[in-house]
Amino acid sequence: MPDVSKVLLEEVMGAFDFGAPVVGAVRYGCGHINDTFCVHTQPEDDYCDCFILQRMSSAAFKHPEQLMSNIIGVTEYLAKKIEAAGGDRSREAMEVIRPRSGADYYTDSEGGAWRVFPFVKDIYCYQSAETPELFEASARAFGKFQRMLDGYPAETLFETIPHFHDTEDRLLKLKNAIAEDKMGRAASVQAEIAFAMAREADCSVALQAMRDGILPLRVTHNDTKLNNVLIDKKTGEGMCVIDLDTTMPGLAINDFGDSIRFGANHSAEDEKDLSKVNFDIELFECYTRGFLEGAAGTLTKAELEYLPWGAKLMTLECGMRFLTDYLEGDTYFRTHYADQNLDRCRTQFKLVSDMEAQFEDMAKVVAKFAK
Ligand code: ADP
Ligand code: GN1
Ligand code: MG
Repeated sequence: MPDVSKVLLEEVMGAFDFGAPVVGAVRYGCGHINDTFCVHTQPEDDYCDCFILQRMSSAAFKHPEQLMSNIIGVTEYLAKKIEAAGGDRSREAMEVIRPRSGADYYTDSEGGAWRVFPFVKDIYCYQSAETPELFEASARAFGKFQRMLDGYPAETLFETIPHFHDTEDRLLKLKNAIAEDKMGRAASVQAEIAFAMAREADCSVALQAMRDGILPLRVTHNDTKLNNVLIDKKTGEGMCVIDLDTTMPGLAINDFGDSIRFGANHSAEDEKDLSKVNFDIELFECYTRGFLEGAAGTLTKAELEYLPWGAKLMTLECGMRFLTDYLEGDTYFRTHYADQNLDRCRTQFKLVSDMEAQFEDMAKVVAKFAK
């Protein structure tokens, strides 16, 4: 994605009505995909306000119109449920602010697709699980998200990224990237390649269970990182699930698993010192308790049994995706230094090894809460 110039940003901000004069915009957050800005406004006789302005990644999303249709459908559905339960829609669900044209999003003069959301205030957004309580609160929020969307008409949702959690296809894409080796990097990552190839059979476990009718397709979030849930400053509870770009039919075990991948350890996703990267079964236990409490009986017996697989497969898959992007020249995930995608791949594979060593214990933890 080309960088966003000041002129372009001015053009885009002019396309939206923020309800008050705009005083500035700064890059915001730690997402790997979209270009996110916080826009500040100054109403005449009130406190300043802010909004989230995002350019959707054209590398990730080929059809912004489908993506926005999904988000509007899902957020409006959630809003009705939240209001019916006496909740505060403006804090508990995202809300799309349309451009002046009335369209779902704004297309800029360079072809980029932009959208605006109100900035949810008095929240924290964490990059790592600083306390077990926080991690459990995020789990309740993602579990509840799953439950609230249980009755959503899945057939109306577009597949915003085809084959997103198709682990078999992710392996295939890795194989293609190795064969092409367009950056000449494959020789230097033989150990990582071998790690992935040795787990070829694993890549089919959840997909086969789905094909066999054991695991049902549901409306899932598909990107349940800790920094995709906003935590209420006052209560410490999960306030609002954000980053709904990949909300589409998927497997519940993947929503569970992606959170474990990112949060059930005490290191950054790109930690270079692998001795610091350790899967923490106690955090796994906290997350399991919270997720099942939030999902409140939505999951089937088979889904519960496959939860440890969800954790291992999301971690393996994400490691393979980082490795693929590294081999292809870092075009998908935003990177801040050379080899960052390789560092990210290595942390994921270290976590996979840890999970393999503790797989039975993970199953025991799930069994404890699944009763
Ligand atoms: P990406 O797909 O790049 O991860 P996100 O939609 O997750 O983009 O946004 C990036 C970050 O911006 C989030 O992790 C969060 O810190 C912040 N953010 C996004 N939406 C909101 C919002 N409505 N209110 C407050 N912060 C937000
Ligand atoms: C991306 O958008 P963000 O930063 O929340 C990615 C996820 C990966 C994650 C790895 C649409 O998440 O699938 O698991 O990076 N999102 C997309 O940190 O590809
Ligand atoms: Mg995000």
